[in-house]
Amino acid sequence: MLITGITGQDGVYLAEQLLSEGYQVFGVVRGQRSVCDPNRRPLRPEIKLLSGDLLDQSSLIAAVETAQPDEVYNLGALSFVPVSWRQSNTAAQITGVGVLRILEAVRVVAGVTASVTPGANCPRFYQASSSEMFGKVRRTPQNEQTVFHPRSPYGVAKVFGHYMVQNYRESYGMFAVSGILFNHESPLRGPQFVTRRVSLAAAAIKLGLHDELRLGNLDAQRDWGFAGDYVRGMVQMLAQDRPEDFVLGTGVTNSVRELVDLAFRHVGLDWRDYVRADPGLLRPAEVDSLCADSSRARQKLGWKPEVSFEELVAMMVDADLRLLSDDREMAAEAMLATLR
Ligand code: G4F
Repeated sequence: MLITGITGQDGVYLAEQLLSEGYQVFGVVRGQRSVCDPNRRPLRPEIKLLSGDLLDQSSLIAAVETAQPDEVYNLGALSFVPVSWRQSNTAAQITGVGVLRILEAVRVVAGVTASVTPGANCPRFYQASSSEMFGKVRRTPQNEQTVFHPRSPYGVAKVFGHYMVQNYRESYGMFAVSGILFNHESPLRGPQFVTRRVSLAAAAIKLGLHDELRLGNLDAQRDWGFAGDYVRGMVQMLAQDRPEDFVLGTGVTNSVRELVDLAFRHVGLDWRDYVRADPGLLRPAEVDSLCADSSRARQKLGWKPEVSFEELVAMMVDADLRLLSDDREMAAEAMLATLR
């Protein structure tokens, strides 16, 4: 199995699952910097790291050639939405055209050249599509048929990748699918995303290490689930008889305000005493509300989320309480710095 984006939250959970099922796992990492970065989350030593970059076609061909995978999971992206306005070209190249490059690498290495079923030699391909593609939503809840209206360069790039996967499936008969995943979180979530920002702040304020939390749009609503549940769905999608795209989400929507309330109540605090609205954190265009209709995944994959929103928030706050109490060294200090 070959995974791009293996150092991110989903890559770590997916690699864990595939290793536990006895698969050999290769991860694509960007050059020496990623491999040596002291802040990077430690990966399981069984994972074989290959140098490669979604910006570089030949490096991806080399990675696929070396790994000879049965399955390729493209989780690599510039995934923090606000950055995509400041680095729109890079976002388009990594998150959008990067999908084309890795698809091409798979196609070329497998020797697929015509509109025929590629047969056993072509690896199955999973693309991490995103509910950000729905953006200014046309209907609620959103399913596989809902029209896309992305609101950020990130969302636009994801739409490009999504359609490229569909095109390779239709043009070359490749087993290539997209999972349209709604927000999924965990204690491994990066500290820039709102759930982790909130769990870190609740824990830090409770422990007397910090005194306020600045946030952007408190009214935004998301369908938040647990990342571990979602990587299970990715593996299930590639185990189907026919390649099909699936929406994964809980079908439950909460606002950022409700998230904050829950996290602070978990540590016995009233969020109103600590949270400050910061206009600097508002986005040029917002995705106001997302809610998944995962009935196709529930019926065809037998997939359902196991962790509720309340359990997820408690899990994240508890993990940050442990992190900040036990380890005030490098990792904890780096996390606290993101709140300042
Ligand atoms: O946690 P977020 O940054 O996640 P967002 O933008 O929904 O994107 C995440 O989920 C997508 C799936 O739909 C992924 F494709 C994507 O890669 C990423 O994983 O923000 C969630 C909401 C937004 O509406 C934002 O405006 O929270 C609001 N928010 C309010 N205050 C904030 C903050 N977001 C962040 N990051 N930081 C704040 O202070």
